Amino acid sequence: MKTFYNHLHARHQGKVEMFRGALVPCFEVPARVDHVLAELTHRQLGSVRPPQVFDDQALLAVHSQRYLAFLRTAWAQWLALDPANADRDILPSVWPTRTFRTDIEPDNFAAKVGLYSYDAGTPFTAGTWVAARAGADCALSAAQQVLAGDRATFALSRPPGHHAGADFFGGYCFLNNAALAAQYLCDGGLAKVAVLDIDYHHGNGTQAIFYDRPDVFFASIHGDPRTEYPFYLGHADETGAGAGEGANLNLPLPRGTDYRHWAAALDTALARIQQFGAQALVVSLGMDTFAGDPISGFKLQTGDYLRVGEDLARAQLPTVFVFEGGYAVAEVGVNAVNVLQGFWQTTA
Ligand code: Q9C
Ligand code: ZN
Repeated sequence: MKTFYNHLHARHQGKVEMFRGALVPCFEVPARVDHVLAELTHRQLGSVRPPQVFDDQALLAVHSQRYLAFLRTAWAQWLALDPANADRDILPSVWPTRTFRTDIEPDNFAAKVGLYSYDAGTPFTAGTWVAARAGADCALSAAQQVLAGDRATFALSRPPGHHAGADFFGGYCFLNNAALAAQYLCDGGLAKVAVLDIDYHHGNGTQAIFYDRPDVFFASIHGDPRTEYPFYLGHADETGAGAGEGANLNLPLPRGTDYRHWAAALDTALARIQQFGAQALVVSLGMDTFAGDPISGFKLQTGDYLRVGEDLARAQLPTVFVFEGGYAVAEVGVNAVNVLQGFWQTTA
């Protein structure tokens, strides 16, 4: 299995995020991906390679022009405010909620940051754009190889992507890697593509990007948004809109859910993906369903992830794995590679 590794991931290195009125150290740290890479290499599960560099056209298929222009220039604008900002990350603090306008991009920098974000937990740093841009290349490269006939590929990158929408960042995410991969598969000629999001948190960005689309089925298994981040999306009654009606499936589960109950939801999601007639699958591979995750509430164990990989392989679809969340740093490598190994060892 080819792994497209983002060698620039550590250029994104947030210092702190807002939590209960205090700035606390970021959970989304470079070591996460280092551990996955080390475990992949240790088990010799395929080849690790750098991505091909794609031009911005591929990004514009998912993200808005003005959002990409903002991300590209945000750090320079931040430094222009005050050279001393070089030692501080950008954290949003003001947002346009209901009744405000979002069609006019303000001149004020803090106001711009708020227009393009939705939480105060996602610092934008000196290297965020470079890292996220290379991550998008990893996802696109992984999709390209699946189009070319590979059974499965892996985009190993951070920052993650599934909370990022067409024109906003949040939830540690800036560019929606899974959406970019799915869109690339569509543009490459596949009539029906599915995205299966198994991160602990609902993939609100991916859902929003494809919500009215009949050609991309989005399924997500996640902590119930009544109690879990991102709170304002991910309920079971969100089934798609317009031509996309019926092509969205949310399976929210309570905190404390173990593998047995989680796997029943996975069966449901995979059955619906078959029914839809997907020709390829993009898996948003979040590992924060792990019992030891510091910010999540499910109870999956390390050994369970081999079964998860086997379950995914039974869908018998060409599959692009895209790395998302997972914050139990010491265990995230073994857990993620267990999914890939379980998948790879299961002959379709
Ligand atoms: N004190 C992903 O897993 N806030 N994003 C958590 C923790 C945001 C998670 C608060 C969690 C975002 C890709
Ligand atoms: Zn998550």
